[in-house]
Amino acid sequence: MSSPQIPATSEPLHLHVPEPSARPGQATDFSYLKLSPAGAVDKPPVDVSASQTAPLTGQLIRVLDDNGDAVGPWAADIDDAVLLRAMHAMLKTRAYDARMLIAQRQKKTSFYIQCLGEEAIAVGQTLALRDDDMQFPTYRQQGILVTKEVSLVDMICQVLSNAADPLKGRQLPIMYSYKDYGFFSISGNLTTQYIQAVGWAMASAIKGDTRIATAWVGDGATAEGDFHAALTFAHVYRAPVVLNVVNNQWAISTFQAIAGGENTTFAARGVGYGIPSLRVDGNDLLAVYAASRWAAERARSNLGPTLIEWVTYRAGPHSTSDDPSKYRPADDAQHFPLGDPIDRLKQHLIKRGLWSEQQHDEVRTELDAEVLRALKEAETHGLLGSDNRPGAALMFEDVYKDMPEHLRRQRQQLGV
Ligand SMILES: Cc1ncc(C[n+]2csc(CCOP(=O)(O)OP(=O)(O)O)c2C)c(N)n1
Repeated sequence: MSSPQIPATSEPLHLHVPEPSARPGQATDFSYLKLSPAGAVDKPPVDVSASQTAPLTGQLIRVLDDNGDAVGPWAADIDDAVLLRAMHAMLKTRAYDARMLIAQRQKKTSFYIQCLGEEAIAVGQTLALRDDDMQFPTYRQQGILVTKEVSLVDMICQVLSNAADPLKGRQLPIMYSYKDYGFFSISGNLTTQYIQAVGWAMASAIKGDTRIATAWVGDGATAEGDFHAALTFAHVYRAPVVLNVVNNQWAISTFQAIAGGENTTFAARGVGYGIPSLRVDGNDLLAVYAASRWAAERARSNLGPTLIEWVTYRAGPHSTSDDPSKYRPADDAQHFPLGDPIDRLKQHLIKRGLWSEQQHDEVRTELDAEVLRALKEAETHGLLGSDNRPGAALMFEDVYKDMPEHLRRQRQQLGV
């Protein structure tokens, strides 16, 4: 018998299914982003507690204001040379993406993923780390490799799955692996790298090393169980890891609200696990660099993990297999209130007399030519549909360290 205070009847129950504010043909209401003015958010000491960062997770750390000036406590002193390197790497990443998109359309490769609009995050964080730190990326951090000046020819050979492909044609295009550059093998299975990054960081601490790890995940992929496992382990063992969440608002056709972002932030999650957390303007190179430096310093000082939600916008399609005009307004990226990361750094550099429109155009033209030259060279090693590809015998190697008997038999059956 229920208590007499509880009414016997009530409204029928219903589920809430989050929706984006706009679909094709409409205009997105971006007020859900909860922006803060540039310079408005505090910069706590690196030994801050998780709970002390709780207020920051509902705000947005920004350095560059609308005039292109660097303002507020996060406007760290950054060498001019670092800023110019960042500009160069962002432009090169964009040029690379644009050319690879054309190559896919020309059927030179089967697949490609751009990072259009998100260049500042991977580039800015890489510049804030040491060369020997280890990054555990998703498929949308090619900016790390470009910043580290990995050979474009080598990268393109992977995209073309040709005879010079460093991964011997075994992987989907863009699933790079560069151990020597601190770039962990990309896996198609979302979020697996997140917990692996934490394990790598724990190993570094167990060995008494000084290297730290960075973990990368998208907003959608935070809904995977590995995200929870990673945060738990990182907190428990105070692992030296930077936990990046790139909130580009979309996971293919699903809006970030349905991954759990409605009326909260992904940064707020970190606090619940006991991890100091920040929410940062991902299209503001200076903010990316400053927040990454802060988190890296925490990790290197044995203060443990930091979670950073980068607020940005996936300006391009999810991949070459996707058509975003079917699920979001076509001009959404132009209205995203945090603008474009390259335009914003350009404005800042020009204002400081470090850059000019003319230089910008010249460097862009040079980089387009450099990428095209790299593509042409990579094509000499083969491309999609050509016979110039890794030998079929390679397919059986590296499954195990030593090839077991049954694989040897399968290879013989194939006659290779
Ligand atoms: C475990 C798993 N589930 C589903 C997929 C298919 N999938 C590939 S990318 C993607 C969307 C990921 O979105 P998000 O994490 O927001 O990253 P973004 O692509 O926006 O950078 C999905 C669902 C997958 N690769 N792995």
